[in-house]
Amino acid sequence: MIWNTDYETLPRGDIAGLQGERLGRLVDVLYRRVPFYRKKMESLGVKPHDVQGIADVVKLPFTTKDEMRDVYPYGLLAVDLKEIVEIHTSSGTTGKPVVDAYTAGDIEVWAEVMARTLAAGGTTRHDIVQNAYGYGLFTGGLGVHYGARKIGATVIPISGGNTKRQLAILQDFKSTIVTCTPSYSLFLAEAAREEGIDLGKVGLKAGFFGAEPWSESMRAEIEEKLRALAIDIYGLTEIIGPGVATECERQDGLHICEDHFYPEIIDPETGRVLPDGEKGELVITTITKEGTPVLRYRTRDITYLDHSPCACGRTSVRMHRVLGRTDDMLIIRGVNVFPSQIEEVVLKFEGVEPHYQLVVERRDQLDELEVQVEMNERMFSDEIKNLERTERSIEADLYATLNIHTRVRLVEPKSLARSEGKAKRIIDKRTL
Ligand code: DLL
Repeated sequence: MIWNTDYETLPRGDIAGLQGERLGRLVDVLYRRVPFYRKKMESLGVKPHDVQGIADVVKLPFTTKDEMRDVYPYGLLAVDLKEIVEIHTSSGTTGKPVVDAYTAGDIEVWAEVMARTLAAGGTTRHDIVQNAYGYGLFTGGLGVHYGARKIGATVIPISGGNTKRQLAILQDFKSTIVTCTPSYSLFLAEAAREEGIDLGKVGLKAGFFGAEPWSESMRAEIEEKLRALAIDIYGLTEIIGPGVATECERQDGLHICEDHFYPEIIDPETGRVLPDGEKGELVITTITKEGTPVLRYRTRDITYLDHSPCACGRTSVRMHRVLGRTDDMLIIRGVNVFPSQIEEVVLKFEGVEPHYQLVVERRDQLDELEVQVEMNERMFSDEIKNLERTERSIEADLYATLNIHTRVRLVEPKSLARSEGKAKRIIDKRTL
């Protein structure tokens, strides 16, 4: 279902015109009101009148996460603080958090793009949305909440965690939509099985999963266990939260809400803009944001763009599912490896569970990657030689795909830590 046909099916030429106008207005505001951006533009010798259309975006400066942290808490405000109605921040586990301050207009836009997201996977006002993303400073909970309210669906704001209660509510309230991280959805499925609950009978229609990378193999697992359509949704605090891009029911790339967020793909080394189909770092400019707009934000997420039309009728550009992050990329003996590539290979094997962890160590100057994967109960009770055979075949497949030798270790069922939010996949023990 298309929520806003006016904007979601706008002819390409009109999209570019609209983006150009909006970018022009934004640059004007930033130059006048945000010293941080005025300085950056001055250092490149760019003035607002140099931006006459969307193609001129390349003249503008990039923004990095570190720069946003440096001006914490209010350095990016483009309006008076009294215009701000809500604030969210990134988790800040690795330093000062990034602040996203919303005006009433920004919250309207957020509700709109999240309504598009939820509708793209079939949500209507008749649905019951069990929202298991965390409420609080994290954007997942309230972002989904505003979108579901806009559609007129019933929201159950259960937030993350409390798995037993999630299962009780799923059954008692007959939720038709679930929203959480993909890893948590599998944890829910596992807990349901233990309680003897058949999730297939609950009547879930769809789930909206994001906030962390996941693979097609993981999607197959989730759809089988939940017997529901699994939709990939993408977003980040620096831009708005969830609502930046979503898959439609075709599940063939994520439609970017281009009338609000202008995407580019760049070579992360040189900053050069790359054409459709070439992998690189996603960069986003928030062309309608009022509170804390950003120019050319470097997301560190690796993907590529596709402007070809989608069978669903939307005209927006699509991004491929996130392949990894520039900062999650493991360099193992010089080879670039993303956890999602390993996930894709490992989960194709019978008898393994979608719970895994990557441990990297350096021995005698050489990197060693151990892939720990949980096996299911059946395989756990199998003979050792069969387990070893599976381990060796996974290693061979990983070698064929990645061209690096890994050590695969099947571990006991439920021995790896579960997360209620974003899963932690990498343990890097190397000291450089
Ligand atoms: O994770 C916003 C969100 C909430 C998105 C709920 C989707 C659903 P942050 O905590 O700022 O915001 O983290 C943003 O998470 O740069 C990506 O690396 C990653 N990420 C988000 N969605 C996806 C996805 C929220 N669908 C960072 N696939 C982003 C892969 C994703 N990675």
